[in-house]
Formats: sequence, structure tokens, C-alpha cells
Amino acid sequence: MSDQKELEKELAAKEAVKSVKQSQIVGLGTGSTAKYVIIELGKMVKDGLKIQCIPTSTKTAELATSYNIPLIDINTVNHIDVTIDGADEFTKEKMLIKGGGGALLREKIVASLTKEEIIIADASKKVDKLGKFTLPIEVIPFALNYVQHQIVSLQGKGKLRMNNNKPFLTDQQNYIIDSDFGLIDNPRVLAEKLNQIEGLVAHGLFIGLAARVIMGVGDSVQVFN
Ligand code: ABF
Repeated sequence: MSDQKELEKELAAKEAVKSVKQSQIVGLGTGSTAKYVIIELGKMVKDGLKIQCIPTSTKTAELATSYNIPLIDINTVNHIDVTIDGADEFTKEKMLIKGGGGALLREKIVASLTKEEIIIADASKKVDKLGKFTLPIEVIPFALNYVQHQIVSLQGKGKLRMNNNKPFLTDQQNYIIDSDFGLIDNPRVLAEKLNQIEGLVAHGLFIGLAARVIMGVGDSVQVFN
């Protein structure tokens, strides 16, 4: 990973954490960009910030715990005040592809509960059209073959994500099919079609969920509201 990219991730994270206020419920994202948020929040908690956090993956939960960030169970809250999370691609309209890290189901649930979903990214994530990054689709193992056929019927090419020669398993013990639909002309339409497929528990198209995207670029940040 280039130093420039890491700088841009860190700049975006530092800008995003300015939105976190005392006593808030905060969603913690997953991935190498969200890692910088956890490091910053760890410092702020050490300096007296009182927040309760909800991690979007076991990996994030472990990292947050290592920084003494207080975690709570998502089923004890009715809303989340602010979430800061990464993305694999984003457009200026704040449409996203997420899930490269395999946390898309919990990320989408947290985002759906969140009042202000802030996405942070380095400049390489900005695209005119979604789809160069293959779309992660989470499926229950029982539905793998069925969903693969549904993806083909939508003109996609799906590939089961593997890890050490075995199917990658999400925190929910589900599979991920990385699906190539080419550049996606209408992500909202594709998302609605995918939402109808039984056994498909989440896809990486996040449409209408991001309140803001903060992109690190050069030695500054650009905000897409
Ligand atoms: C996570 O951030 C995932 O949805 C997405 O795949 C990832 C991007 O990872 P990184 O910040 O490491 O590029 O939220």
C-alpha cells in the first residue's frame, strides 16, 4: 500500500472523527481506512470522550477493544448517531460498493440504523460508474448454487470467494460470491433485483445510505455532501 494512500486514508479519518460527540452511539467500520478511525477514537477515549460503539465485524471489535473503546450490543439500541466506514468504490452521488473486506451484512445493518453514515476513502476509490470492483454478494451456503444461477440470469459472472483453498466465511458463516456485472449503468435497479433473490442476505451496493463521503486527496480532503 503506497504511503500516499495511507496518508489520504488517515486524513479522511481525522476529518470524519470531528463529527463524533460526547455520549453518542458510534458505528465502527471495517477495513484499513476505518482502522485509522479506531486509532483516533482510541486517543479521544483516553482523553475522556464518552461514547458507546458498535463494531461492524469481529475484526473491528478486536481492534477497538485493543484501544479500550467501549463496545455495546447492537440489539440494545434503537438508533446509531454516527457511523464512520470505508468503501471499495464511491461516486460523486455517494453510491457505494462495499464488502471487499467481507463485512457487508453487518455494515449495511449498522448503516441502516445510523442517522449520519460517513464514508471515508482515499482518492483511488472515487469512480464515475460503479462496477470495476466486483460486487460482493453474501449468500447462505444452502443457496449458493441457486444464487449463482440468479446472478447469471442478471448477466453477471459470479466467483465464490476463497480463503486458503476453502470458501471464505463471513462473521455470519455465510459465503461471498464476487460478481462481475461490468460497469453498472443503474445501481439502484440492480440493487432492487438482487434484493428479490431468496438466500441472498446482502449485496455490496449501498445506495442512499451515505450522508457524506470524505475523500483524502493529496495532503487535503474533499467532502461530497
Ligand atoms: C469496508 O471498507 C468494506 O465495506 C470495504 O470493503 C472496505 C474498504 O477497505 P479499505 O478501507 O481497506 O480499502 O467497510
